[in-house]
Amino acid sequence: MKIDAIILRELRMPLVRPFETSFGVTRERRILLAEVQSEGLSGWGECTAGERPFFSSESTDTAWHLLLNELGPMLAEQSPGHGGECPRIFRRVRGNHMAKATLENAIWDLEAQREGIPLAQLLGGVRPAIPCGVSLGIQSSIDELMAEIERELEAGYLRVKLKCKPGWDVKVFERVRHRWPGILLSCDANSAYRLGDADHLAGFDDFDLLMIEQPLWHDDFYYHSMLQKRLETPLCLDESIHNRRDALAAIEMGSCRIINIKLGRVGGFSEAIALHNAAQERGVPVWCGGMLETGIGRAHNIALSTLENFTLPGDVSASARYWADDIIEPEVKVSAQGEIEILDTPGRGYEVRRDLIERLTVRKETIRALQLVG
Ligand code: OSB
Ligand code: MG
Repeated sequence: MKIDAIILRELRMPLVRPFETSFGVTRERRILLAEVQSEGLSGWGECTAGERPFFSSESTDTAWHLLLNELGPMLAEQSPGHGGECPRIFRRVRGNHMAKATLENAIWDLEAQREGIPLAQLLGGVRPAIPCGVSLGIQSSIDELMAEIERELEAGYLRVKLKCKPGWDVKVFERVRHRWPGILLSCDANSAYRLGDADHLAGFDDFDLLMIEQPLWHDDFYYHSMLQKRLETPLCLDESIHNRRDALAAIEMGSCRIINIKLGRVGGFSEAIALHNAAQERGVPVWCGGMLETGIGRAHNIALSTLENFTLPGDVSASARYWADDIIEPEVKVSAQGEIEILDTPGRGYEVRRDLIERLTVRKETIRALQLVG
């Protein structure tokens, strides 16, 4: 398909409530969107890089630079027929997975529209609805957290993940487990512990957690494998996994028993599917992580979560948990059974609200293929 233009935008969007992890607090998102225009259709992608390079080495500004000066021009010149061609087109650029995923995912969206099928179907998805969990940030008091959990369970969510760090862990799990002995409960440390905390982390086994997500270094497999030997509770890796090979290394070393797949972190749908398949072949379940996305990234996460081995509830939840006014129509809703139903509309399934996007845009650039004259 011939690419007519790639339009990059940055939007500013305040979250309905701050989100605190072991690495910091986010109040307002700086969202990068790419719109890829081809033959009268528009595919959309959202960059999942954070405002600061605290989750990964990418940030809104590094991704903007790569998209505008490297990846955008490469894509516009090559005009791929399939999203699966993007990794080859971007191969010379090392790393920068979140920037790459922004464009690759837009091409998959475009391709699904051109074929007239839902994105989930193009990806090979099998589920008519996906199970949903919530990720709850660190709060100013345990009472506040308890109120949040109560609200989310009433809304139907099937799994609660608690962000944790030293000082916000066992005393929190104790209160939560005492009140809700049977719920699916997990925690995510975002690399807040060290191997010297192994005895302390072994104490997490008392709380029947579904998993402990990324307790140690963001770039580690080996020490996680040492830690996993000492724990009953399965470890899950998030930050450490950038591609299928990382997943194979982690599985073979015994660094984790569950994998969180994030589209941005692995560079887009092609690698996410490959990683999913490799984990499935080895009996390792996966789930879809979240990065405080708007409806566009959320729609892509929903489509990905329909693949067979996404057997655990993901961090993919309703628009209203993040945004007063999401940039898609309809907004993402979660049923009383804790599921998001897959729409049968072609492409991402959720319409983009152009008027709202225009109002929220703080910078915009258009990339076109070089016109060869004469
Ligand atoms: O580690 O999963 C994470 C948000 C930002 C950065 C990292 C993480 C998260 C979440 C939120 O847990 C998931 C979501 O609700 O989008
Ligand atoms: Mg995580």
